Amino acid sequence: MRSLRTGSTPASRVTRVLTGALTGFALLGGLLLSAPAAHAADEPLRDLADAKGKVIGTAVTGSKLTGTYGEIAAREFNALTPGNAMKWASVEPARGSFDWAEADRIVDFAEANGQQVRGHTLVWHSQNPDWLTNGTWTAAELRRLMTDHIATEVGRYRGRLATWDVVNEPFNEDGTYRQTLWYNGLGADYIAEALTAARAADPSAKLYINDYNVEGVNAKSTALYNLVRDLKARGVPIDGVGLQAHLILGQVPSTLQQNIQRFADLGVDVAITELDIRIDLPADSAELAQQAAEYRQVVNACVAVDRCAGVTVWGFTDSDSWIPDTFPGQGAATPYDENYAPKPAYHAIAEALGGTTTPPTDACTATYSVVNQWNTGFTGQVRIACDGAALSSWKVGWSYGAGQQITQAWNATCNQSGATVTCSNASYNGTVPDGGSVTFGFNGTWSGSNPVPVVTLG
Ligand code: 9MR
Repeated sequence: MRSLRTGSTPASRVTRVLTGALTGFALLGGLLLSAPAAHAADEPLRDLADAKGKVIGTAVTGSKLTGTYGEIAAREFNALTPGNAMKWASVEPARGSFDWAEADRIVDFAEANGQQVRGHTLVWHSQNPDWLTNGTWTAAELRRLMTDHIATEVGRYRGRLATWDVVNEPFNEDGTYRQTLWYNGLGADYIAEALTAARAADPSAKLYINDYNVEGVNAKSTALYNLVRDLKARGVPIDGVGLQAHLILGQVPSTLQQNIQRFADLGVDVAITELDIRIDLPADSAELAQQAAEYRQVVNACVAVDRCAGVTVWGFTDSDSWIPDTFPGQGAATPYDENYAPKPAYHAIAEALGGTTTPPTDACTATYSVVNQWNTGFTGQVRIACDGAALSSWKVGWSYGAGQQITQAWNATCNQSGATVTCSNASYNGTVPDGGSVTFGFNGTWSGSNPVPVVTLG
């Protein structure tokens, strides 16, 4: 790997790791190094997307929209989707008793930051309040409940939301209609009725049907395709199709772009609405690189089709993702890690949106120093600091030139073979966030002299 030695003093010597070396090592060395963080010169994703006339959105949790989470949500995305805040159980937990606090907070935040909002979601089988699910309703009552709900919620935000996921997840995997409260009570035409009610409540919002496992050409997406075609033929207001895209590493459908195109050819918009790509944990650097390639593939497919409105990720950070709870042992599905360090997937999205990533020249450094020394022994430490990049694991190496021997280390696992020392992070300190540092220490023996070695971070 390339390294540039600077800052050499008798007591410390710094190895500056160039970005190319950092990324290269991440791939070759099998370490969990993240790609460089967005450099000051890099453009936020939303600026890149704006230039292409595309949406780059994220699902958000309203209560988290402060601090770093809020800063990233505002800086990087031109659209927000409330992850849960607009679902029926959230907004009307008891019949006639409404709670709009989190939904309002998200809409206000978006408006303050010049972002679109994707309303999610009005008519679904899940996350409905118990009073609704457990009630016994005639068809007329159920229809009224549905259309009143739409009128109330869509009407509340009339003129303020760009898009609504009006109907969510109406199909089974084989393309038959899912047996839900709505389908069972009203028949398949609940979909047309919901769309019509939404149009009446906000004529300016784009109205979508949204589903998962419809990203490629398959029985389910074909059922959705046929439905949209029929709705269009009947003059039912339908503006778009949402492909959720909750994907598994290695399973991006090869027919994604073709599928987007066939919906577009029906005369509707298409959006990737809930993108994440989950990995069996722990995710290694090769998997993160593959994930980046797959994020790029998905964004590329949308960029390639004019009527693809854009891509929304289902949470931008691994600390705010539904995956670990729902699929134990899987995760790392979003473009930022738990500590808000951008992962390779982030850079892949940027590049697919036409961005270039500017390599920081002195991203992460390892500094060796002798902190204490006595007749035959010494205590040393290495500090790993990042500025313009982040690490999610690290490994430091050096070679002793004067016969020093490490006897004990803490906050790292160190091995010495001959003169060569290799130290890697402990289970709890692998992450070095952009702007942060980690230190580990060791005791050793020396005789004659105790020169500071050249340290390599990789
Ligand atoms: O991200 C949402 C998570 O917090 C909820 O617990 C979950 C409940 O089903 O819903 C998640 O969002 C879903 C979205 O509304 C519709 N598509 C699937 C998403 C993941 O379950």
